[in-house]
Amino acid sequence: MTSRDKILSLFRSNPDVFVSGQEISQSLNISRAAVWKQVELLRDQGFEIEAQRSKGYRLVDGPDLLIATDIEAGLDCQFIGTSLVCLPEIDSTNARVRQLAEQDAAEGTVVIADRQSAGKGRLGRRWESPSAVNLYCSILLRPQIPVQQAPQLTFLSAVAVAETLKQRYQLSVKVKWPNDVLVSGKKIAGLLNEMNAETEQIHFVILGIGVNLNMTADQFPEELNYPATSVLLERGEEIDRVAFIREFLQRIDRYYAEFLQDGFGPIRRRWEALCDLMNQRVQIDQGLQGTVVGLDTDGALRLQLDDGRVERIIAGDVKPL
Ligand code: BT5
Repeated sequence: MTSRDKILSLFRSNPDVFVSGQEISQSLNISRAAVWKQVELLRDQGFEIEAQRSKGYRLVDGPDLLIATDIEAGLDCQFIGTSLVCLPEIDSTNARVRQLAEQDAAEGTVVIADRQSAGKGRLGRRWESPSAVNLYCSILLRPQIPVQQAPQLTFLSAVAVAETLKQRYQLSVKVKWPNDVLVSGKKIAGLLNEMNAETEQIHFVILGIGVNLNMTADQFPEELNYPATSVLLERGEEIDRVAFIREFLQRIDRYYAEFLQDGFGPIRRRWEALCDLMNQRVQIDQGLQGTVVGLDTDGALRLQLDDGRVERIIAGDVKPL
């Protein structure tokens, strides 16, 4: 845990009272001057902290920023979250986890940011990442599976996000091939997986997950290539981000353990049960028409044509007919 997280945690567990500089310096094992520096850094991040020579410091007000200890309290995971870092701001959590992976960070490392200044979508697109409202998170995995099976992990995150939203908030959640999560037909989450591998061996996989939680209508970009929403917009009230994140991490951890033990089958079945266009007639990119019959082991969409043959769709836009 960072010194910033420890101080914030101390303040939050002592609401409205002064905490002495000495107490902070002892519990963090840093000098009084270092405590002062951390307080200044928090002030730069928008926290209002009152300082009184005889009494110490008191948190008066501040943004609802995430801290690792809050998420870790009661977190029950086997693989994911073994190391959890919360940052007030970063360019992209995927980029940060890639750096950590290249420095040999362990499987299960998670980076969460309150804001991304250069959040990435697919194909060089941008992911809008305003501060203190959503989840922007990247998870480092080092699965010992054949390279061709790595795309299966995209479905792992899609199913974990969708099931958490569904169970926790009773939303009508669907997944859209290849890797979007929709509520009432609007995009609520985006997933960006990256891989580092040689021909035969996966070095690491990064699961990038962005979920719109407390985002308000005016925080969405004006030009969207797909209608979008957030949990706040669907439910009309703010949700507890920490509780959502903890439940999501536990769920994805459980599904990952199951994936390592039983393979893609259980994830594929869950994904197919959540798929918006399962058993429906669709058209791919103004061309091929057929009925969606499921997912293939490499993540391709299986489309049954009118003559009964099953075609594998690797890429393309799927529209209902
Ligand atoms: C995605 O791309 O859906 C993948 C997004 C992954 C974001 C996470 S956040 C944590 C991690 N770190 C990163 O840097 N990225 C990952 P794509 O399918 O290309 O969708 C991008 C498009 O969605 C944009 O061009 C916009 O039209 C739209 N968009 C941008 N921000 C959005 C938002 N917050 N909610 C819904 N739609 C959005």
